[in-house]
Amino acid sequence: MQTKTTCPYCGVGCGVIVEQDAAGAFKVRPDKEHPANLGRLCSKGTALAETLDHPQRLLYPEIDGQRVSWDVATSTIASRFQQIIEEHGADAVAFYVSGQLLTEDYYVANKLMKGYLGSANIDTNSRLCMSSAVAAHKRAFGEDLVSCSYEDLEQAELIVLVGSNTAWCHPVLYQRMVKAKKLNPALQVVTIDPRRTQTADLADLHLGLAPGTDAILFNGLLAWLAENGHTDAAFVGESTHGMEQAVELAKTTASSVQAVAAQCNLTVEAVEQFFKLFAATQRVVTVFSQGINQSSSGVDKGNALINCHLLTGRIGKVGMGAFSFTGQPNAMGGREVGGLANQLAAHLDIDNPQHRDLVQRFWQSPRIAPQAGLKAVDLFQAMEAGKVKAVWIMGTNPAVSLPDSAQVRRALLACELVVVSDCVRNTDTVDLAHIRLPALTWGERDGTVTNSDRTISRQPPFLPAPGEAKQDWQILAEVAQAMGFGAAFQYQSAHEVFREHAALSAFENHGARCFNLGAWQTLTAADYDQLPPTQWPLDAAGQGTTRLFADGKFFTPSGKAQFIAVQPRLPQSQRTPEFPFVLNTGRVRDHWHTLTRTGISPRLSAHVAEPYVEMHPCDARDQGLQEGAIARIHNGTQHILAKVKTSRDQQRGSLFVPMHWSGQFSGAAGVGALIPANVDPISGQPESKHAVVAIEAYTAAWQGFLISRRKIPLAALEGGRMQYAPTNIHGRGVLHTPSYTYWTAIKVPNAWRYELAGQQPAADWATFARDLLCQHADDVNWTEYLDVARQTYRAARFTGGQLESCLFISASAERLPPREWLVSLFAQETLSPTDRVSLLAGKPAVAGEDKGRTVCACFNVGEKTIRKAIAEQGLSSVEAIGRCLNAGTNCGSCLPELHALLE
Ligand SMILES: Nc1nc2c(c(=O)[nH]1)N[C@H]1C(S)=C(S)[C@@H](COP(=O)(O)OP(=O)(O)OC[C@H]3O[C@@H](n4cnc5c(=O)[nH]c(N)nc54)[C@H](O)[C@@H]3O)O[C@H]1N2
Ligand SMILES: Nc1nc2c(c(=O)[nH]1)N[C@H]1C(S)=C(S)[C@@H](COP(=O)(O)OP(=O)(O)OC[C@H]3O[C@@H](n4cnc5c(=O)[nH]c(N)nc54)[C@H](O)[C@@H]3O)O[C@H]1N2
Ligand code: SF4
Ligand SMILES: [Mo]
Repeated sequence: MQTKTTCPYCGVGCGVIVEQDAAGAFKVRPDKEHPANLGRLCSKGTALAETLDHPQRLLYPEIDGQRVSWDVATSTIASRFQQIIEEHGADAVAFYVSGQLLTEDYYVANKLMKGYLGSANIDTNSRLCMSSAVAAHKRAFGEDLVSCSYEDLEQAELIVLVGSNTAWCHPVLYQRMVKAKKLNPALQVVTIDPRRTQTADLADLHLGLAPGTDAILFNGLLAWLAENGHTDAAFVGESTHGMEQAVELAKTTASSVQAVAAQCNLTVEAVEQFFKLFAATQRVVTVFSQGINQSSSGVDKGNALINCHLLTGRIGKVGMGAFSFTGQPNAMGGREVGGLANQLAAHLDIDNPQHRDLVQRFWQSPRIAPQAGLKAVDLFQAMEAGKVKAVWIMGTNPAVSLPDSAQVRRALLACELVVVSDCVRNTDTVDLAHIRLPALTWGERDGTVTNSDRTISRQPPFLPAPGEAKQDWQILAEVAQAMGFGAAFQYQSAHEVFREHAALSAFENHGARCFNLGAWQTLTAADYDQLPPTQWPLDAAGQGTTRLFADGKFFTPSGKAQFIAVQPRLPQSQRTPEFPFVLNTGRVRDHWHTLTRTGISPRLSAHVAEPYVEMHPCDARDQGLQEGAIARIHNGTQHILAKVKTSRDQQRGSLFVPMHWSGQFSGAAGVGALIPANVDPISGQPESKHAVVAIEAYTAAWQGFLISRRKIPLAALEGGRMQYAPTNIHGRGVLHTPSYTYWTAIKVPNAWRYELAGQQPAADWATFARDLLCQHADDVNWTEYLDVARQTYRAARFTGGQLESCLFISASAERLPPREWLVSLFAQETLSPTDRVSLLAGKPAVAGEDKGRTVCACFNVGEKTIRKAIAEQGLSSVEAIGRCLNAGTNCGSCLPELHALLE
């Protein structure tokens, strides 16, 4: 059996083919015909088959931790929501949804909230992701429109990557750019990022600007282009408004190359080189992502760079345009159905009475939300203040991903009714829910997604529904029916929802709105199943559109694009002597968001196993921090613990911490705790790239690790004693203060590995170990070793002849043995007698090879192996490494790292 579907990770939206072999095992391979990837996949897409079977699936509805029937769950939600609306009005309830829902799910959620409950309090995690780009597009083009196509990356002569770590976050597009540059060595690449990431390996010029200064740089570029005769006067005259004001303000705020260089902390030469390159190249694509969007002036930054494309007329043509790379697989689909609190549906505006009337007539709904609802950060603040009394969260983990995560947890605890639909039973958010609803996920659910270049692709199911899980649109429709809105939510399939969505996009459209799927409103079920990847808008014959604005027509009332005069603003928090570091956050190559999927894959967990803080080696030295040591990073009230990684790619005074680690995977590494809730005034998008913090050494009295076949629920480790996750009477987690004990959970083959450290040694390590490991044990075999003088404790636990777990504690990290051989012992059904003898020594009787950190996830090739082969065999190219070790020859995600190792 073979199913064509789309990767559920990033917004590239790669086509994959899933095949089941005779033994029932699934294999995933790239779809050569899908226009997004044309036969490529990255490490995450390649590993998809490994995460189909989640060990912690949520299988049944639960209320207060007790299993209930669907009937009880839906009728409870319906009656509680209705009761709260009757008593406090519709704005006392809210939905918080996700760019990882399918378009059909999203459409039904939005319809229920805005048309039937009568509030616009439905917001989405896209608020944290793309809302600044959305607002910038609307201001410039009149509608949320991305003009480019992926092909433009190959047809460009200059690609400017602004605040985008493409090599790790959109790896297949990165590979397409690498290939384009190989085929056309004249193609120039400029990266603009305070960090020098692996993306910069492709760059002819890297601008490591001061954090948050992009608007100054692009204002400078605009002024310079205007002054030096690079205006496309015909285009500006015929197709735009507002050029003079924008250029005028740009000139006063970024008056010269020298002034720009000084404010952005760049050299005059580098700024000049960039400006000249931009001016001299006709085919320019400027890609932007979270380095621009996640800012308290993200909308202005987006417009500052769009202005430069308008001035030079470089938009809507082959190889040209400002290109927002979307993050989530369906960030775009969510925008199409109006999943943001300040949108309506089908790219219609909630603030426009005619649009509200149009949508209400189309839905024939009893009401329509009269004004915009609360944006994510405001929503959770209103929840803590008691104004929002019921929330339904779907497909997102706000307790981890929103800024000021302590506030978010307080808000969820204060909220009268928290409903969460998820496929995983325990996440930091699900643990705070009164009602848990089991959702289908990738491979089980049915529908469509839209990627970064407007391509709509199918995601059909190839697995049966596990337990009693249902798809999100179905759950929503059942609750709507229980509320008495049955007639409007009678969908029998995703296909029916999709047709309605397509019909709304065409309803009274007459060319006024670009977003139009009208040709699909009568699609048959069979056509829906066979729907080929297509870029919207559709023409009457159902043909897609490669590039927008080719005719110089925009979707503002005048039909002209709008320049925006930008007054650059610096990030809201600025360094102080007390908090002298800028904290930047983002992603790593092989992990996805809050780890609910990638965190269960040993292969994907090997690349970056533990939470880390990256900093300049001189800063580390000044703070007394050594490579690999644990650091405490704090903002005065909250702190996190992470291991120090020094790198000259990090500028002085800046730190970088990945966003991925939640309370399920670490004691205190959730970086959201340190991000202030500063938002852009227009988009409401939080400034997740910019907090100010202090960093100091964490003095560990002991360090250790535990490898266990079972996942151990370490929730709070205090004073050297482990405690189990505290839960209150409703079965909801309770607040715990940030832990001062370091722990992190890493999935390894056949087991979980935990890295541990504490500030207080246990009074009795043997008791500590039994507390930790023996909870459910009856037939236990212990082997242990204690050296009080050297503060060394080692223990192993067996069930029968099988190694169940082992624990190594020492006063210092250096005296702990390497983990790899010990992990490999968990592959043995019954531990061999020789290995059993060597076990507590932590090393095999005959030493094997230490491969080091995994670089190539596909073939599990480690850094030490690669370094050794480079040195001993004189390898000088990534191709040579590939021939010798296979590394980098499958998905190619590690090629930038192989380049770095060669250097
Ligand atoms: N591996 C992986 N890939 C993913 C995801 C994932 O979780 N893991 N998530 C997906 C999602 S939802 C998203 S939104 C995308 C995000 O994709 P990206 O936006 O590419 O990723 P980030 O790492 O969040 O941030 C990008 C860069 O912005 C830089 N930056 C910080 N401050 C500034 C600044 O002031 N100016 C400039 N110019 N740059 C700055 C950071 O140093 C960082 O390198 O990735 C998608 N792809
Ligand atoms: N500090 C910092 N914070 C950030 C960012 C940053 O760069 N720095 N980036 C922000 C960005 S861009 C984003 S997009 C967010 C992402 O943050 P989140 O959306 O909070 O993260 P995920 O881990 O992707 O959460 C998705 C959840 O949906 C569940 N799920 C999967 N499939 C389904 C399904 O079909 N139905 C349902 N109901 N549930 C499902 C998963 O189990 C998981 O719990 O984080 C934001 N937060
Ligand atoms: S680039 Fe990787 S993560 Fe993104 S859609 Fe393609 S395979 Fe999936
Ligand atoms: Mo995102």
